[in-house]
Amino acid sequence: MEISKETIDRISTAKTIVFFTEAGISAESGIPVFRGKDGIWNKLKPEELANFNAFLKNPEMVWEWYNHRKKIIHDSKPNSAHLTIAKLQNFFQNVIVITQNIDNLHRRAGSKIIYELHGNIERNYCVKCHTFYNQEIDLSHGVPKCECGGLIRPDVVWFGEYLPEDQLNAAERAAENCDVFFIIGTSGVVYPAASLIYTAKENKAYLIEINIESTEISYLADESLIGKAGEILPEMLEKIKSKIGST
Ligand code: BJW
Ligand code: ZN
Repeated sequence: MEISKETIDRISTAKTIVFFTEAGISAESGIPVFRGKDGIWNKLKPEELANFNAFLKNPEMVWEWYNHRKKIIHDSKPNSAHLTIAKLQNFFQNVIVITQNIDNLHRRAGSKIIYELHGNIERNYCVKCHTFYNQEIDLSHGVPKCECGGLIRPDVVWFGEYLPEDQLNAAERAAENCDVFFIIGTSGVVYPAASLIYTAKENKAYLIEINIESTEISYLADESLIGKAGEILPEMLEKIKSKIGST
């Protein structure tokens, strides 16, 4: 993979680097992506699962899907892409992760500033009284219910739902004020998350995309690197270290 000199120069002189990371970054940890050739939604329709009406209509099915994914996530580990991003904190003033992923792998890798746009699979809450239930959910007696009788749901953002305001606002500020903005493993079709890419571009950040294929937003990138995030990022780190060491 050829990484241009300009890209290494722009990263090496940056103060604030944002990593906008999505399902593709966790693919090498064994967590299936949503879209594309190995996407889970080739088999399951998003609108049948990731929306509140689907949950009210068939909470058993939605919980079964989340429990299946919880298990995969529980058994997975951060990969070299998550770990490289965490290591970069040793070299740069501000390294910020904005993620649509709900899998906690950035936190487990050691990243410190993380804005989660679509929630977190480890949290659950009652749809009626909003009490949080963060312990393991026992599904052996059917769909989990709160003491108030309300259904308990995963604390994730479904289609038609607002993103957590504090996380989205912080992510917007980061996209406005960074020197380099990485776009890693996203198809770039889900909004408002994808609009952060345009915000970063409008604010003159240098955009670097890493994806195994080109996407709808590739034309916006200053550098589009085709390949696996878990291979490209460690190679990039080595180049940055030689550059910083040589200045
Ligand atoms: C690799 C790799 C490797 C593989 N290395 N790369 C404006 C325009 C049009 C529509 C809208 C709009 N504004 C809002 C909408 C509606 C809607 C939307 O965006 N629809 C579009 C699909 C058309 N958005 C919403 O509804 C959002 N809410 C909202 O807007 O609220 C305001 C509102 C309120 C009330 C009424 C109306 C509006 C909410 C969106 C919530 C999305 N939720 C999900 C589920 C989260 C929980 C869960 O995980 O179960 O989030 S859907 C799913 O898609 C998940 C993901 O975070 C998200 C994005 O997917 P992502 O991460 O990009 O994954 P993939 O699979 O698409 O791509 C993987 C990529 O990785 C591929 O490109 C591969 O090539 C690559 N890859 N291996 C590097 N090793
Ligand atoms: Zn309740």
